[in-house]
Amino acid sequence: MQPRSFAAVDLGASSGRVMIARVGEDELALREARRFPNRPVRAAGTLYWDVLGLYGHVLDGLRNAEGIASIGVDSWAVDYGLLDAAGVLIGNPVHYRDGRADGVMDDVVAEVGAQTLYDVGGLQFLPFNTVYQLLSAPVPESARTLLMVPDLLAYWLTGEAGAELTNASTTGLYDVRAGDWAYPLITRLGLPTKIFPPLRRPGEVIGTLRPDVAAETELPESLPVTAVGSHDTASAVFAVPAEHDRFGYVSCGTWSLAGVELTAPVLTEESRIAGFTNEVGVGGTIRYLRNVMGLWLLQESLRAWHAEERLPELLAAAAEVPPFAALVDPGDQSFIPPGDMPARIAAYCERTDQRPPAGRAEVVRCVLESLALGHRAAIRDAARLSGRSVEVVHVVGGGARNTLLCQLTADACGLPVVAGPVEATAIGNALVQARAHGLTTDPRELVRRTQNLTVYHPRGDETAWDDAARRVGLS
Ligand code: ADP
Ligand code: LRH
Repeated sequence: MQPRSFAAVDLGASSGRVMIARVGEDELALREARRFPNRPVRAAGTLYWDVLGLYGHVLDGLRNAEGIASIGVDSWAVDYGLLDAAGVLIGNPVHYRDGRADGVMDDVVAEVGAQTLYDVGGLQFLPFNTVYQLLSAPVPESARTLLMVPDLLAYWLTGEAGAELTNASTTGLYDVRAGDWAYPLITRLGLPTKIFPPLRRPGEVIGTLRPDVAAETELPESLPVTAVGSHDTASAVFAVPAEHDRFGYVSCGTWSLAGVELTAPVLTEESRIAGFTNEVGVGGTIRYLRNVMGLWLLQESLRAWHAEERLPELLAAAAEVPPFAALVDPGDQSFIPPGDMPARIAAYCERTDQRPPAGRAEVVRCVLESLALGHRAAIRDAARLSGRSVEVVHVVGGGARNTLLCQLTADACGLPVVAGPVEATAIGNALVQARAHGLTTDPRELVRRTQNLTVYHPRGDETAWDDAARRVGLS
């Protein structure tokens, strides 16, 4: 394929971007057309995504994307909008951290059974999975189509409604073995089957730009929007620069998604109890991983301190703090909602007979060591439960810029960490488009050849990490 440019629209929980990737058989270079904050809005007690604001930024970014061959859209998982018969959005998509579905998961598990749910969807039991959000209130009578967030944006761009399957697999209503919507479960739960649109695969052309979108972005009406791994984690893992299949990964941003890549799901009871998810990846792979709370713990601490601009100095200070003072289990569900994170970390420490961190640098150290422990546990458990051996851990996403976290992850795992690319999600998004439009080079090899990667070798005393892991029940 002659080098061509692709627009990767990537909406993360903390920021969104429109990246232009120039891709050829020997070339992969990114340019940022637009980057914008993603600020949820609480209105009348409900936490919403500002989805129209985000879409406005996307259009602005696309106006700066002349010459592209295609557009792809990815975002965080599980959240959705509902369209009525006229294709109008009913209500505003709610943020998965809203808490409206609290308690629903327990009711559904009691009614259907945990293993039955796991046998179908293969998902980690998280209280905000789409299925529980959908069941938290009656689905409006007027609802005709459920669109996951990236599918909603693709619909606004093209007028074509559908469900890209990597993201459909995060709903809990997708049958991971059958590769289709789980209609018997949908019916059993009393949800309307008619709202689940046809599935589409990464690489399929969704449609071309609506005339009004073409006019507004000054792009041609013939421009295709191509389905990518629309679940951001699917795109990120597609761009992991692995050399062979014996690797673990941490897609490290607001969340840390840590695990291995498989060719078939693991749906055993042991896997369910260990909290593993089986999400569908590009090319029919399975991301066998655990959601670890991620840099959310740090972001929310910085927000509580009004210190968002002071991350570099806090990380430098945390590097000097003595190790293994306070530690938390980063999977603890008390950390999910927005709010005063340092206070919740202190409360966790008090509950577990530890001295809470004394200052900001100590909180940051606690967060990063706890995340490293979460990464270690997820990768070790994933390897054990799936039988996949792991020789190297790839850290991709914004967390790849956090040198202390990368080093601690290498130390905790006792394995080399390869950090980068930071923009793996946008790269994975663009590479799926490029493949659909003629790229023949192996995408992972292209990432390896063209992107800056940093290797961290494990240091220090592994037994200290074993002791630390035991303290938080993560060994
Ligand atoms: P998401 O897609 O979930 O919004 P990103 O992959 O963009 O997340 O990662 C965002 C995270 O990256 C931030 O929470 C921050 O902790 C980390 N990060 C960004 N820039 C830096 C930096 N210069 N040094 C260390 N960490 C950084
Ligand atoms: C990361 C992510 C993750 C989901 C969470 C809701 O952005 O898509 O894979 O579990 O958001």
